[in-house]
Amino acid sequence: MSDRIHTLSGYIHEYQRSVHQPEQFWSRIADSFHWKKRWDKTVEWNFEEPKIEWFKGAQLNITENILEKNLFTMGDKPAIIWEPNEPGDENQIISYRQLYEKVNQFSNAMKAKGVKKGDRVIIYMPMVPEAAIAMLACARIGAVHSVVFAGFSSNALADRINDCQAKMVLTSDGNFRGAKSIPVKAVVDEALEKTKTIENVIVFKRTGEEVEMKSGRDIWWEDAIKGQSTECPAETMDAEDMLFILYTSGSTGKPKGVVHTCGGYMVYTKYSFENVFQYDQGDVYWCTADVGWITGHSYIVYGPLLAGATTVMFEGIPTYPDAGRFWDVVDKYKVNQFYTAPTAIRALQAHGTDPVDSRDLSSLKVIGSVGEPINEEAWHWYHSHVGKGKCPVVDTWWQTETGGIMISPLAGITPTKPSYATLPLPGIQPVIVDADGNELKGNSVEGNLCMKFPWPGMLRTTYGDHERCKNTYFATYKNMYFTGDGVKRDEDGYYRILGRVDDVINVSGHRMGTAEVENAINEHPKVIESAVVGYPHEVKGQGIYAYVICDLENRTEENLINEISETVRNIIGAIAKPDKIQVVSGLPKTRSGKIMRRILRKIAEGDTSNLGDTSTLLNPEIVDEIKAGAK
Ligand code: 6R9
Repeated sequence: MSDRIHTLSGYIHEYQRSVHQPEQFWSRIADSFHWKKRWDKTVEWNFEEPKIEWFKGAQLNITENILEKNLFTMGDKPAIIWEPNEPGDENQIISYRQLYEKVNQFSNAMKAKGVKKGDRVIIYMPMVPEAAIAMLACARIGAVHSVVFAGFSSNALADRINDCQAKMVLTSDGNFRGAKSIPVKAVVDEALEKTKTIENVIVFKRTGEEVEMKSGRDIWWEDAIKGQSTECPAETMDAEDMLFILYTSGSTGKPKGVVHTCGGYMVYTKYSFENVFQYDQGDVYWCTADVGWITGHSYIVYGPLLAGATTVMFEGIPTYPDAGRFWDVVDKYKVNQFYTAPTAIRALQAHGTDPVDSRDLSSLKVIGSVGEPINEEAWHWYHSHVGKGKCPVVDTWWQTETGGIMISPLAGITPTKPSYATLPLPGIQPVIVDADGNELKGNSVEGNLCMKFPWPGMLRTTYGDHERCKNTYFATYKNMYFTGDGVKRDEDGYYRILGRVDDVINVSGHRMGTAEVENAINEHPKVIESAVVGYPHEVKGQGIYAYVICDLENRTEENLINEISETVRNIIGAIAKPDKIQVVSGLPKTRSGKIMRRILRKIAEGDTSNLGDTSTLLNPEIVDEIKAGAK
């Protein structure tokens, strides 16, 4: 039985059912999966502790729902189509049967190195099929994967390894990205100088560059799988056993490890994938994200593969060798569903319509957007030039913490409105609250976006620090999950996401905590204090603007700015490098010593006409100086 919704009235009906009888609703959806043991209770929850359990008592292995299931019914169907960075290089098409064998073989390879159920494994790899194989192999043997985006620095990698006390790292010699080749193994080696728990590193050969292999610790991927059987029994997992940890930035301090569990995540990613993208068997689906982000987890790997889809994995970047690269790939594989980020759309928009118009995009049926609010101009460009006015745009709002898409049109079913994520998926109960936590009922309201009922794909905790999970998401408003986003519900009941209301900046769809960037900047020995804010950026959505107080002794301002930028790259990674750094002699502070970020934000936006009341500042005179020096 398929749980695909086909009509708007069908959606409304399903939505009503999901709210009135959530247990029956999710129980029915979950029935279509293979469980080793059925659940005793569909959901048990409270948002106080919080404690959220879905399909309690059930046992399963998510990979049996991908591998065994599809092997028997469509073993020859392509599961993964891999397109390499370099257009002329050989691609790979991996069938469900081959995927079964490769995952099992790598599972055995990890087991041979002593990885057991519950152990944490870090995946720091390029966009190659082996990254997906590694994730599934972990799931197969019950190890918990934590994928770290391969653009993060050795420091960021070491922090994550230490936080989850990982036992193994899976990586590559190097990565190709556009015209660049990045020495990844060297970054891992550097990170491991700051960690104590890693026993082995398995290295996939991608670039062929020379790397140091530490004897007794490092092993090549091809050697690790040599002689290993292509059959590996799937570990029996409880529905609430951990499936993976994914680190994400919040408004305070260091990134937190968002924890997802086996049963609920499985049910939610497949259900949302099939319904949002309206995937038909035989379609080719392509999501351009990196597996290092949640979008890659849920909608390159798990959702599509659970649905028996053909999922394209692309190693390169949108503008290499030219701005027509995406469209060449769409044409080459006759992609039917295409899913990308507004930042990529805006970057391509800047290259004009020639690269789009000169390719055959007639295979496209659905085009999607994720990661940040899509502005109306980009929405229209995407709709007209990529979708040729005929493909529905699915603007999908969700988060690392939500596991899957929460508010989004169902392609071709929900009438769309530019830059609106439109309506919640069945099972999702959004509420809008004001600053005091009062629910704003009815339409034409604006406030903070919360959820008042659990859904199977939601986070269960933050690794090693449940209190932090509680404080970040469940303590702001009583009995609600707080998303950190502002939202408007218009006169038609449609949702429009307005962006973060906390100190999180969304740069090219990647989350960055202002505190996290400030901490990195402050590591520079000449920096005394800093304040970071987001500002509107034409391509990236938001850019990073840093105000720094520093000691310029023996340096020019330009030198220092470059050094600070480099410091941030070393500590977090290139994605966190400030777009603008302004050296200032002071920061506007309240009498209690709090930085008035509102003023700094306005100056960064270039909107200094109305800075509000600055008279309560400890140092009002600083505002004019900062204004005068703004970049
Ligand atoms: C999936 C993902 C989550 C934050 C989220 C919000 C922003 C994501 C959006 C969107 C407007 C959309 N966001 N999708 N804002 N419209 N369609 O991106 O997860 O990296 O955790 O980021 O991204 O601000 O809170 P994640």
